[in-house]
Amino acid sequence: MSKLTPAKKKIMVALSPKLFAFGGGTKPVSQLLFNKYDTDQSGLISVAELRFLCYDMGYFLSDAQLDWARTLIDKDGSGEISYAEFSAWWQNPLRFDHLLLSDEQLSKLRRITDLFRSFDKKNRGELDKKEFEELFRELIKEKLMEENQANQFDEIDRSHDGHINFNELIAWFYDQGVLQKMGVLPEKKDD
Ligand SMILES: [Ca+2]
Ligand SMILES: [Ca+2]
Repeated sequence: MSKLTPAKKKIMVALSPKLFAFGGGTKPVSQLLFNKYDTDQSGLISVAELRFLCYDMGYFLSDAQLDWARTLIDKDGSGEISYAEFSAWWQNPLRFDHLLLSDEQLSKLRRITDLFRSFDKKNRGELDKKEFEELFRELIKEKLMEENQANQFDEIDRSHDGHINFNELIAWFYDQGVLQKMGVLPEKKDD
């Protein structure tokens, strides 16, 4: 052991079974995957890194699907995927089904994009509180939401910048079952 270089010693320590036993387990799969595909080790997964991850798992995403994946997983619309966002997606058993939208599902998604844009009066890619209230009223009118459904601006605004961007809207729609209602995602099955 005394002949080992410090680098080799480090490896020995990392592989020591004692370390695995200590604390009761290894890292969750989601953490291992996240670290593996965060190739530049920025602590965030970029859209390009996400595409590699999906492809390695046997799912090649088209540009449109990748665009959707970025919208769905990057819930605060920061442009990159944090570990919290990644693990939330990973825990969903339908994670890949929810990414591989058909052309028909993508065209239904376009309806949401159009709706968002029609309330984004200043073309900023985000809605302020007043614009968001107007959108909410329209959703009620179209029977996509009900009056009593959660409309908590501050919670929907995950990035806490006082505006709702498209990703934040999609994350909220996801939680409220609107994506199913609009046919973007398949209806939840009771098993
Ligand atoms: Ca993010
Ligand atoms: Ca925001």
